[in-house]
Amino acid sequence: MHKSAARTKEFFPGIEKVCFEGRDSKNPLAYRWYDENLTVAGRTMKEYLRFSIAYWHSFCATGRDPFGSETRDLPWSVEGDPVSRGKTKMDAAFEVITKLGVPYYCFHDFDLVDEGSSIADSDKRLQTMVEYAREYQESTGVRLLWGTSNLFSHKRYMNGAATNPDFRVLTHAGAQVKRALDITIALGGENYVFWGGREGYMTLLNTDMKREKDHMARFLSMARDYGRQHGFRGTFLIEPKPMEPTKHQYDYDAETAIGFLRHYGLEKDFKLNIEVNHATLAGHTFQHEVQCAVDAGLFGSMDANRGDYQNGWDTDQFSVNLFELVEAMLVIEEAGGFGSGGVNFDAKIRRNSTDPADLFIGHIAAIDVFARALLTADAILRESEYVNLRHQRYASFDKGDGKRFEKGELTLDDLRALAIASGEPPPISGKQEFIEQMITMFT
Ligand code: XUL
Ligand code: CO
Repeated sequence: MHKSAARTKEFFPGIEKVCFEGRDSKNPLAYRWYDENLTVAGRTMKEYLRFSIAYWHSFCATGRDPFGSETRDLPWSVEGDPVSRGKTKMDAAFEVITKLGVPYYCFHDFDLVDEGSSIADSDKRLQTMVEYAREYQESTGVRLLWGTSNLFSHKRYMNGAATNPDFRVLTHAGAQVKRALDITIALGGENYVFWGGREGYMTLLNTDMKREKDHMARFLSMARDYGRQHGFRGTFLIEPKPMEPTKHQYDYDAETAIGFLRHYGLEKDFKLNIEVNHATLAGHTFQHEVQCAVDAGLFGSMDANRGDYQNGWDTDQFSVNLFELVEAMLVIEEAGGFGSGGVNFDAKIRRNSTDPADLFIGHIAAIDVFARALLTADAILRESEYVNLRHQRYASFDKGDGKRFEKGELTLDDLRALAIASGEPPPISGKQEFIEQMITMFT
């Protein structure tokens, strides 16, 4: 199937291309809701949802956690020098991506191949991997949703990357982002993500927060300028997260990142990549974060997963919470969809999920729940009173004095006179139960 880099080994024998079998199917390796050719809201499901597989969770993670070692052998990560291992890993990656029929993938620079002993050594390794990836993209039609650089794993970044108090570390971050942008451009990446995992502090006692944020903005501006000068026409994305690994991250949540982008004049080139589990870590619903981004005109893309609603960690589980996703899809469909973004499964199977099929089932279940959420949201928007109910709640601002208030034509004295004239207003129901019931009716 693949011209110069024919896959010699199948890593998931016995798992065939995953197909749509319809709602009654009980086959765990088939789609029940995700019919990629079905048109919803003017696009096929495939075009609408733009699913993407995350390289780091699916092909790099071994099940290690802070308390224990690997639970999974990665059969594609055992033999040879770093570049051969990188190629074998990519063989496995494209086997999974194409068997799932997902149109996009994304990666950090050093997900593709281990970092070299110098910048030049890493350049060389990654150059080979980019050629290899380009061939796979061409032969399979799979595309790069976004590129990014890992500015958090290497020990040099323990005090931050763009916000590191040591300028020499910042230069290394710059070298890495320059290369990752080159790679993203070379592979036709549609977006470029900055997740500031270590752009924050462990204690304010040793931190000049204002200076660090200024540095982060300067760094992002340099990346923007470099990208634009070298032909990157995609969207730069900030991925908010409140904490972990640092005690406090500067891109705390959507509103914080929006304020930051506007303050530093970056809002024309940057949007937000909203992650479900990061929203819950910030004490928000996913819907809240998406709505904030949409209202600011800065909704860019989504990292799809879910947290554990009891322990509050970033557990990155596959999303199967239909209600949560319907709430978000209502906002996204009303906003017109994903634009250049998509639904990237920043999700991993559990440490004790050790069967080869587990990786497939995690993705299939989540893809199906997203498809179902899209169908549900679409039906609610087309067939129910949902939108109208919200408009009606604000009807008193559509005419007369309410409208004059919105236009800025009234004073506080006017409000007092109007309150006296109208008397005590009767209660108006928020109808929350009715709307929640509507979601359960349409699923
Ligand atoms: C970490 C996280 C990252 C970003 C990419 O919580 O979400 O994997 O999505 O760096
Ligand atoms: Co993420």
